[in-house]
Amino acid sequence: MRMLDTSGLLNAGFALPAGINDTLTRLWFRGPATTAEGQHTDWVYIGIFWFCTAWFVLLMGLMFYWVIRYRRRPGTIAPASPNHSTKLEIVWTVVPTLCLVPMFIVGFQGYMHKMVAPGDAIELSVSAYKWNWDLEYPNGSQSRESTTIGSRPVPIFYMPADRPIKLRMNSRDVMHAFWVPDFRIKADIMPNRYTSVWFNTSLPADAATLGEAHGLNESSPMWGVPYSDHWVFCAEYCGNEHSEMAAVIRVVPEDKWNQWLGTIGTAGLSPIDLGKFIYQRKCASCHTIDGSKGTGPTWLNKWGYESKYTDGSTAIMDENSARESILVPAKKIVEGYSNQMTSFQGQIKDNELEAIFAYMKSLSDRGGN
Ligand code: HEC
Ligand SMILES: [Cu+2]
Repeated sequence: MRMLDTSGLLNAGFALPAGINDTLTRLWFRGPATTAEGQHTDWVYIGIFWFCTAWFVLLMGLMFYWVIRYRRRPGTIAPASPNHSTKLEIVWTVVPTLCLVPMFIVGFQGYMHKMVAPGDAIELSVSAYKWNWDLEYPNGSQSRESTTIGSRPVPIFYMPADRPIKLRMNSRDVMHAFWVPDFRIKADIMPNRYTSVWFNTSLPADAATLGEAHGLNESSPMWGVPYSDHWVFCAEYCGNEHSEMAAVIRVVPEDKWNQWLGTIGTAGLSPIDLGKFIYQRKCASCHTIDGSKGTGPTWLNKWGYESKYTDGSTAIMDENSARESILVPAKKIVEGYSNQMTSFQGQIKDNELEAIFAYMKSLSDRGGN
């Protein structure tokens, strides 16, 4: 099935004052879609909007006209209304139904195009959990870059421009939804089932370039590279920090993306830096490092100190107690908190556990013992 070519149609298709559809698109979507499939969605949406507007104006106009034209006048006796007209009823059933069929066809076409990824798409895997996104690249690595939303870090996922990208998605806990407003895509993510979305986006001709404002220095391979950023949000309410479950898709030229892939492994990191990276990516949505209380207890001066659990027991935070808390968090619940932490069993390798310990130690004045 070929998709209707709607590029340019958005404005040309409707003989309206120039720019009005642009204004509507900005009003509803904050800007035009950045993928061809997304532009098709906008086109269908705005087409349906004008269809409804035209009918609204026609029907309301007729109503007001008739109300005034046939108003009650002194001395005129109102004739009885006819109560049935088969011909009329067939017309007002069949005509609107025929109007809806084209809407269904273009809508379904657009839907199918968004559901079925092209065969040559690059496939990446996404794992969603309270309250973050993990995205694994083909070489098994994850992005180490992040930006902030509110007070917490959210990951930046680099993607190549002008290449279809397919995401295979799964949840480790509750239901989430992967939503990229700029691409007009949204897909549920469920535990025990894979779902997918795909997109293919280009860089705008006037794309800005990466630099110091993005934490790069001039020796970085990404310095001066054109890019465009697109927000990812969770669109399925999944608990306290749902609104901060975000990420940024950063589109860069494909050759630069390939170069970047080669630099993202964690092999060269010291244990504390690796621990910090894992913390930012997987733990920071619930644990702070500044002493304030989050969904979980802070890690500032946690290591080497005593924790109290709801079953009345206590334990000094050390390798054994931390390991158990990370792999089987539901076994003992810290007093004052609830059983909110997802198990990281099978998600965190032994060397990564060591790295987390090293990082937790570096945050405690008893870390040395
Ligand atoms: C969804 C929120 C959430 C995430 C994400 C999370 N935790 Fe937790 N964590 C909690 C909560 C709530 C508690 C306290 C209740 C409990 O003991 O299960 C806790 C407790 C802990 C404890 C035990 C603290 C003590 O005093 O005994 C450790 C250690 C810990 N988390 C480590 C981690 C690590 C490491 C990560 C990231 C790999 C992580 N957590 C991610 C919510 C979270
Ligand atoms: Cu979510």
